[in-house]
Amino acid sequence: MRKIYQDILASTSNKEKLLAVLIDPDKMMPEGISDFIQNVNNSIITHIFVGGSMVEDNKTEKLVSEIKKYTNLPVIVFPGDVSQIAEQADAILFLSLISGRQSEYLIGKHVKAVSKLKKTDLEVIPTGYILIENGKETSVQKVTQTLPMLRNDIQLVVDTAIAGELLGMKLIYLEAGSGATHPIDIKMISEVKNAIQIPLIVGGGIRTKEQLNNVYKSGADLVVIGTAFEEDELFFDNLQK
Ligand code: 1GP
Repeated sequence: MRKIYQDILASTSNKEKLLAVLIDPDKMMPEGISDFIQNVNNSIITHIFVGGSMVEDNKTEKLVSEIKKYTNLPVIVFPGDVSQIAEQADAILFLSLISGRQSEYLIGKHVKAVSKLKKTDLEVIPTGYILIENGKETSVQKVTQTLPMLRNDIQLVVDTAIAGELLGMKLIYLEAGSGATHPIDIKMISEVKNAIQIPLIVGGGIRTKEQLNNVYKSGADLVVIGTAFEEDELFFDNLQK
């Protein structure tokens, strides 16, 4: 059953681009999720990420159970905290915030997660998570008390991604932050992509089809979009199968 990561690898080597919708349990209620997931099913979306920076206990589990009723797409926990580990999901991104230097987000939360993870059948995917500044303070920054990496410090970001891969991480996630004013710069995406062998996830601030295509062209293998779907369900119209 451990196949979510293998499927991402296969798509990456076949140059098939992947798209995840990010659903924040704090913003989306289980009641009424069926219409939203129907739109997801009719679109080019390949993965459903569930998570948020500030989510009350149990909300994630309830939402994931409800989502699973309406789709066969893989549901992946993108956790803001240990409390968001939902056993009903298929996999979890085991995020290490390697742009920061807070031990809690490099190893502390991970140790706390183990007793809960052991009781689940979740596929655990170690992911190097790199926060890049985008002109405003993001909730990741606030919650983790870490500074993002600078937009113009491309070499340091590239070296950070390579270090993540050398540590054994299976994915690198370049994050501009939810609701970012602009996506990660295409030059940074292409330089990171050229430097690593593992798949590259890019998210934050992508609001148009054009931006999505640019991010793909620069080398992102999997793109994550949340806010554009939350703010306007018509955004699905641009992404029909
Ligand atoms: C946030 O990368 C994701 O973690 C998605 O960001 O909400 O800006 O699409 P948006």
